Amino acid sequence: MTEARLSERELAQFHDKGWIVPRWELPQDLISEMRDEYAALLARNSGISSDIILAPHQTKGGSMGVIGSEKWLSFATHPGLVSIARQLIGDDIILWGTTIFGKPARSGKETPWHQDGEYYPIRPLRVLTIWIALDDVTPENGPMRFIPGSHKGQKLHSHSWVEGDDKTINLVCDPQHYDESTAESLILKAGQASFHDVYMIHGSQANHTDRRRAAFIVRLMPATSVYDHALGAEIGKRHPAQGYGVRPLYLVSGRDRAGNNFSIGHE
Ligand SMILES: O=C(O)CCC(=O)C(=O)O
Repeated sequence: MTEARLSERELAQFHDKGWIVPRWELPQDLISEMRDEYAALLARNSGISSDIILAPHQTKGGSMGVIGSEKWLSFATHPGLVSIARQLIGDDIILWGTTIFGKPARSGKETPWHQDGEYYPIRPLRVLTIWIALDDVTPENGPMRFIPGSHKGQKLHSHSWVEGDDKTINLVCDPQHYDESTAESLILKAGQASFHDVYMIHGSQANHTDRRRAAFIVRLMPATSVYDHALGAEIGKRHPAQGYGVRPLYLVSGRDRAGNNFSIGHE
């Protein structure tokens, strides 16, 4: 089995393009366990749209009222994922979020172009997003689309609020900041994962096919940064479902170097 370690070349691609899909993949038996757990999660939360399920790893009073399970925390902290994350953001790592974008067959909503960092109460703003394919991703069923190099300069660009419940998120990157014709689609097999930078512009189109395209997303920060719950509550006024003001934090590797991350809302 391939070692969960990025080569020099893979590291160089992460820095150059803003993401990497490692040769290493999650084991297929774990992916089928995740799919079963996803089916159970949907059954437990039948009132919540499967397009986006926030923080399934939270078991108590999760965001959106989702009744999650600890299994998602163990999936999110799989040693292979943490090993690669260490290479990208250092040895001291805090998990502060997970999401499942379900992209159901036929009606899966678009995720408009955005930078993750526009939403996050983390300062200095450094986050690594791990996107794990639970289903095979085809060019048609709404693959992630990345704008190569858009993370360079580590700058947040202007976003505008675009109304409509045909999308998973409403804060959309203004079009002058990227050239859509340069976008690269991530065509992945279930079990493959991409790791992307918090400043990279990305999105995904609607799914009109008969094949679901679900993904489990893990959001990690280096423990040299601070998750600011007060700022989270402020940002959360526009995104109340996110529960940014009360997100629990989990130290998954090393130490809390910032020293004050575990003063509120942690478990
Ligand atoms: O899965 C998708 O289509 C969108 C996911 C995304 O934008 C994210 O996790 O940052």
